[in-house]
Amino acid sequence: MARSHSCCGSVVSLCTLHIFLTTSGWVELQESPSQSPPIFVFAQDYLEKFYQLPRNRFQSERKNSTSVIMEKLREMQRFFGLNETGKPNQETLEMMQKPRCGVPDSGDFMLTPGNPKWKQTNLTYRIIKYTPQLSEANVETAIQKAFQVWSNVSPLTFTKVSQGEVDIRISFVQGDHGDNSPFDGPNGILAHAFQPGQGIGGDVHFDAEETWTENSSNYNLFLVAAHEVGHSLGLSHSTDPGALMYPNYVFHDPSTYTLPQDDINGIQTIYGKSVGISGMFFAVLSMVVEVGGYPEVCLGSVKGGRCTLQSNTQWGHH
Ligand SMILES: *[C@@H]1O[C@H](CO)[C@@H](O)[C@H](O)[C@H]1NC(C)=O
Ligand SMILES: *[C@@H]1O[C@H](CO)[C@@H](O)[C@H](O)[C@H]1NC(C)=O
Ligand SMILES: *[C@@H]1O[C@H](CO)[C@@H](O)[C@H](O)[C@H]1NC(C)=O
Ligand SMILES: *[C@@H]1O[C@H](CO)[C@@H](O)[C@H](O)[C@H]1NC(C)=O
Ligand SMILES: [Ca+2]
Ligand SMILES: [Zn+2]
Ligand SMILES: [Zn+2]
Repeated sequence: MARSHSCCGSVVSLCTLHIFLTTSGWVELQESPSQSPPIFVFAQDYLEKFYQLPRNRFQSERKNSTSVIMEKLREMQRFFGLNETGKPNQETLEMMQKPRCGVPDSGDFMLTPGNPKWKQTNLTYRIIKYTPQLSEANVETAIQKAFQVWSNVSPLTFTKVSQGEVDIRISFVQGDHGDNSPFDGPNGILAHAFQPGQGIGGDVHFDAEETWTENSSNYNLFLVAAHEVGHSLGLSHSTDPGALMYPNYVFHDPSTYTLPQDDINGIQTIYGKSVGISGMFFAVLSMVVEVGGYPEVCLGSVKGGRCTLQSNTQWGHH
């Protein structure tokens, strides 16, 4: 377990991990929580936030919690495709340090159990509180593009409203903001959102203490917003590292961003497929141009301006 000590500057010191792994570790530390190294506290805190590890406040509850923690660690390792060791090894701790969404990866959602969805497809949203880091126009553009990612591949439509009741309320807030899921300052949790429903249902909160950008600097607002809107529509986290609904922040070029197939499958499972007006226009145009026949409505799905019919015949420009 020889390890360079140059890593001590990172958020969680891996030097502490070194000490931790070279002692018999987990159980002993659990027995004497007053001496728990930061690494233990950090891993336990992560599991409490994202894997529904019960918060054990009393000594009596701690007796058999070691096995519970190991089980939760395995669950987390399984989700991220790591070795299921049940131990907070380096690859596990590195994964835990990545900036991410605040919505848990396991169990039911933050509020509503079940698989709630919006009954109507014409949804409204409102930006309640802006961030001073970007102009209001830039925030609105990022949010509008985030909704478009989903409306492009589903029957859903999103209309921005500036007053009154709406389905999805969007705000930049910091620290404890009254929903039992406090933000944690710069990095860590970037944002969270609630499943479809009344009241707070569908709402999106961004950590106001993050640096929000329009470019590749951390953190790109459009990308995080597109992920959170996925939750607002009823999707939970994906284990596919390429998916938008993967819990960790991954940068992609916003100007060329298209929704990955995993997310398309997810949203269409809930709301069905849809041919957007521009997609339909494109499909009709392509058929006229390429087939020379009569314009027809695409009966399959339109992806990237290409109509895929049941027979798997594809129409589109090449
Ligand atoms: C602790 O152990 C008891 C009996 O072995 C078991 O019923 C209980 O579910 C355990 N507690 C947790 C939190 O796993
Ligand atoms: C899992 O463990 C094996 C050996 O214990 C190692 O070779 C492999 O790289 C590990 N996998 C990952 C993803 O770290
Ligand atoms: C959505 O559509 C339904 C049915 O067409 C309509 O009653 C409702 O007012 C619409 N809502 C909005 C916000 O446009
Ligand atoms: C991103 O934009 C910010 C200003 O909003 C700027 O300070 C930063 O240097 C830019 N980063 C890149 C990589 O262009
Ligand atoms: Ca944060
Ligand atoms: Zn999320
Ligand atoms: Zn919140």
